[in-house]
Amino acid sequence: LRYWTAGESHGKALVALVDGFPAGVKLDTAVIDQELRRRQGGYGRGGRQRIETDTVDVLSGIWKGETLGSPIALQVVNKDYKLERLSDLTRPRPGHGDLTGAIKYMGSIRGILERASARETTVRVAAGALARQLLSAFQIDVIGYVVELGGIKLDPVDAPLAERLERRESSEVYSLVPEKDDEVKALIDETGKAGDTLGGIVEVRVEGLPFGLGTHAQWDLKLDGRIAQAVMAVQAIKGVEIGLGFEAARRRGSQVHDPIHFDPATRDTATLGYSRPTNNAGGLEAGMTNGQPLVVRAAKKPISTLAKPLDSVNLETKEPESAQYERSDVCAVSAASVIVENVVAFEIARALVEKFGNDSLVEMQARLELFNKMARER
Ligand code: EPS
Repeated sequence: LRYWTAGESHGKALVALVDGFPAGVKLDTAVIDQELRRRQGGYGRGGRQRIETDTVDVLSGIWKGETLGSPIALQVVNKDYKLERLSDLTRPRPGHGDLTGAIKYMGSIRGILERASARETTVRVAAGALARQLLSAFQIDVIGYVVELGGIKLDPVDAPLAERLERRESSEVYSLVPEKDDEVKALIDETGKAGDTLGGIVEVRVEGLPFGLGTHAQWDLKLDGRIAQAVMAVQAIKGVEIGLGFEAARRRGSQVHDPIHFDPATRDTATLGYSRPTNNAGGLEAGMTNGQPLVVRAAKKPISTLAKPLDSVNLETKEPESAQYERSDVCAVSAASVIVENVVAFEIARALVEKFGNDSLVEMQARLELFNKMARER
């Protein structure tokens, strides 16, 4: 299972081509559209989101609402299609791909920024939301939320999934502590007025995972590595942590590793009876899922397009000038929580089909059942 994307921010459309998706999965495009709508939202977004109403068009790979096992092409049309009318930029924005891209490709800044733009994440979210419909058939749940914004800590609450989803739904910044929205919104307003931007940290949890997704045996197949790549490849992400992450480096081993217990009463659940009093590993040991929830965090830098621009150079005259400003967002950390959630979902789905086969959903389900039965008897 894999995918590629195509499309420019102000081009005709964005496209994702998903290959290797199993047959027999009921596809509800409303589920994809809901994720696309969430990606467009969050407090602090810019003018573009008032123009677009992102919705997916499934161009191939389904028949009567079910996947066929053939390639699935997903398209989101840009209402703000104006690429041919747009002019080039001359003053590269620090933090964007403008300078390096123009030099590397011997071309325009426009040609770089149009593809480097986080608008491309629209179809990464679409591909991830498609993958989630496979995960749903295995009772695997994925939830993403903001845990820090502009330095304000938004520690997630520990509650049943339905309650966490409700809390996130009622937060305008997509955190699990809507009680703190006013404080965060005031900071975003103040930052926007100053012509500046804000970053933050998002967290994704995957619950209901079976044992043994990923492998210890080869570096590029380790699931922690795959997840880190997918998350790090999201625009503006500068750091990825799994479980305790960097904090693990500061503690002794006895305060890091999760003891193993066994309770025969829960043998028939997804945990196969094994439990851990802590989950500092974040659900992954040696590149494999260990029956615990997967916990991933990502650090997003502030958007690099600043209304009050930093120093730059005019590429034509080589004279010092301020960087160019184009319409942008003050804060897109909420959107990043949706994007990271969906790219992680895709990697989980990928590992799931690698373990249990990607021909059909029914075969995958039968193989998982057999695997769990054999693992219980082991
Ligand atoms: C984005 C749409 C873009 C940007 C933003 C992401 O719209 P426009 O350029 O038309 O205003 O607001 O792009 C960036 C953050 C970036 O780095 O380029 C979107 O739909 O997410």
